[in-house]
Amino acid sequence: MNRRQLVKTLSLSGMTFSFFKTGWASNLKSTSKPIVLSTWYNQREANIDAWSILSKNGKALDAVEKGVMNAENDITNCCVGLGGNPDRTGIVTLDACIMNEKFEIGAVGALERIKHPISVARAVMEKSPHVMLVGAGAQEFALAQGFTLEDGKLSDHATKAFEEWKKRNEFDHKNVEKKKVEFITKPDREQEKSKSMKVDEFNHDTIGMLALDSFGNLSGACTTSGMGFKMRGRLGDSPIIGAGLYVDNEVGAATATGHGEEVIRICGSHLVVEFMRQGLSPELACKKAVERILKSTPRKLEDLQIGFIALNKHGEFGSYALQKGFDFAVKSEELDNKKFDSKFLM
Ligand code: SD4
Repeated sequence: MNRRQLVKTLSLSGMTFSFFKTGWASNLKSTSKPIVLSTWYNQREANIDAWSILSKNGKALDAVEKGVMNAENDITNCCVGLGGNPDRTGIVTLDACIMNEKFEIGAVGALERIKHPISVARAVMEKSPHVMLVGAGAQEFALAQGFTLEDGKLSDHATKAFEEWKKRNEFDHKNVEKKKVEFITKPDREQEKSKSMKVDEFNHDTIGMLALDSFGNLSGACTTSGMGFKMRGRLGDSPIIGAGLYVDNEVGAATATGHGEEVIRICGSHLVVEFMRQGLSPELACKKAVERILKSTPRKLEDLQIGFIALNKHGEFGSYALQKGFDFAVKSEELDNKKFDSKFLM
């Protein structure tokens, strides 16, 4: 039996839980509040922007919004904001959501030509009677709220990546089923295959951010251009409260990165928070959620990457990923935007 089969067998039989209890996987990390953490170390500058608010006794909600805007502003980011990779028709569509300590939520899906989807998500939360707006309606709402319509041109790197993707993929918009397409975002498929990793090779990806402010309140934000070269109309987990992000101020908060379909399938971030409610550390809660994906996915594990980060009410944090390569950054008084390499299952 190889390692992957062993992991799967242990997981399906529930045996890994007994390993948790013996401390095999426990690695609780703790620091003082305020604290902010976000997915993918290379996007760590976002934490600095969040910290500029948290360190002055600002609110976690303001901090996470400002923090992830840093990634949305970065036109070279493959996976966040208007510089991100387009869908397979060549259009960039953005997903985002935000949640505060009062269960207030806002989200946008498939939003086009607006620079800061996270701020539109916050406006949905604060200025609309709804919690989620998508597509043309989300854009109309954004314009009505004073957001600017951008030109919709692809960034240089996205143009290149799209051209390369088209060389490898035949795609008939009206006859999707008949044409085989690959939903990967990395230009070099062969190299990717050889390393048996997907999303995490990119160096930067969807940003999910969690913060605990000096008042002891939690908030979270998640923003992305989604899976590169996705079908038109596809939504991932990132704008879906409970999947890409969840916050319960009595317990903790969690956010996800990676293949959104699998995170949605298990209501991933909500599940992590519920595991923390049962007393698991943030890391073990994330690990249990990753194991649930292992158990539930109909897809080949080799083709998947998923990472969760979590933060509890006491400032303890942790993460877990399906495969090697996921990392995150933590900023607090003691931790100077420190890099953490996530543990992984396979
Ligand atoms: C999605 N979860 O659209 C996003 C993509 C992502 O790391 O997080 N990639 O499925």
